[in-house]
Amino acid sequence: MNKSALITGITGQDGSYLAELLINKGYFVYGIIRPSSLFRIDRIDHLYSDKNIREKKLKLIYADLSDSSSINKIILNNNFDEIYNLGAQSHVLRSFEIPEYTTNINSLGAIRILDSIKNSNFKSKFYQATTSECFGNSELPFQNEQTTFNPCSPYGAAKAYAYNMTKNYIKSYDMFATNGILFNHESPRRGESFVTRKITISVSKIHKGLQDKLYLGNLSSTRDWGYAKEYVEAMWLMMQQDKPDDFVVATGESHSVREFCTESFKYVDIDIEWVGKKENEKGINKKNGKVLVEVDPKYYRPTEVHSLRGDFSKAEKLLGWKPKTKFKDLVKLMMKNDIDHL
Ligand code: NAP
Ligand code: F7E
Repeated sequence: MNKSALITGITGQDGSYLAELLINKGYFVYGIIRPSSLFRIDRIDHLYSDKNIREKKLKLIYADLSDSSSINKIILNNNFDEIYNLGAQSHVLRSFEIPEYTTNINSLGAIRILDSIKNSNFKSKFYQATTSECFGNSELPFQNEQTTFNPCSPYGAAKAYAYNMTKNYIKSYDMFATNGILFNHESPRRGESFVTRKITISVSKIHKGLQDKLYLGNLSSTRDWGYAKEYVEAMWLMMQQDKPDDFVVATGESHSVREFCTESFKYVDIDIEWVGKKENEKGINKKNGKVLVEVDPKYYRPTEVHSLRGDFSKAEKLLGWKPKTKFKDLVKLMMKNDIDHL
């Protein structure tokens, strides 16, 4: 019999790639979508509008991670082989503005699912979308499964709580639950307010004469950016193990926001020169002296995670997973998509 999986956050970047992956593997996928006055499923529209998939392989169900009754109803009444909890308020800067809401969805949302699985008659496996944000400002050059969590944002703290509760449910109730500690991963489906996509869309618009300038926050922070489509494969592999375990998923490379900009402009043959410091730093078109990037402190965070770089050796050894898409290729594939779609 075909396996079945439930995905929270199916309308998000990762949820959409994971739904594709699971459907291709023959799963029946159930996806939780939030009730709203608009039916917005852009990232999975290509799946849902396919009659064969809609009728035989994919079912969307209204529920909300803040609402135990809707979560319980789904989990207590369905024998899912696997449950992937990808739903979240996933924006770090926004988490400082709405810390309580962020905690409700990102911490309690996970507990609502874990407790529902515990109370069900089924043995569904559980995947928790843990994040490198939990490491905060680590002193170590690489972060791995042993690195202490030191979150610097309400988002990171809420995810660290869910991580701990996931571990607690494994120990207390002998559940199969796994924490995927994923570093930043991007794609043409990345939300437009995250820095990579904001850059690739803006650079594409600047190239086509539709925008003059790009305003950013901290240009010096560095991130370990991978390709989301490859990261959902690691999620699935974690769920196929005999015993639950935690895995870091990353590329092992780290690049600054400034480098991401430089590389994006290169795609449209613009050479950027960086002049000035901090708030006064500017990215200038070398050819004509035009200022194309400026800093706007409104994008600064009350506390910043300055640098992240993951050690994925455990995932490589035990899951046979390793990243394929390198930084420059990631920038290229995102730039190509945004230029083509403008
Ligand atoms: P995303 O694009 O922001 O998607 C978030 C998803 O969560 C959306 O489908 C959203 O639904 C849903 N959601 C938000 N609030 C909800 C609620 N109250 N109830 C039910 N669903 C809700 O995030 P992503 O980049 O795909 O990331 C997937 C997961 O991995 C998240 O948990 C994120 O925190 C975590 N993570 C991401 C990264 C990364 O670099 N992308 C790294 C590590 C961990 P709507 O479409 O209705 O908004
Ligand atoms: O910021 C800096 C910003 O918002 C990256 C989420 O998926 O990955 C993501 O969180 C860096 C930060 O991602 C702007 O200060 C500069 O240092 O793209 P971001 P994030 O905060 O790393 C982790 C792993 C997750 O789990 C999260 O869910 O870029 N930055 N200027 C900016 N960031 C934004 N958003 N906008 C700017 O204008």
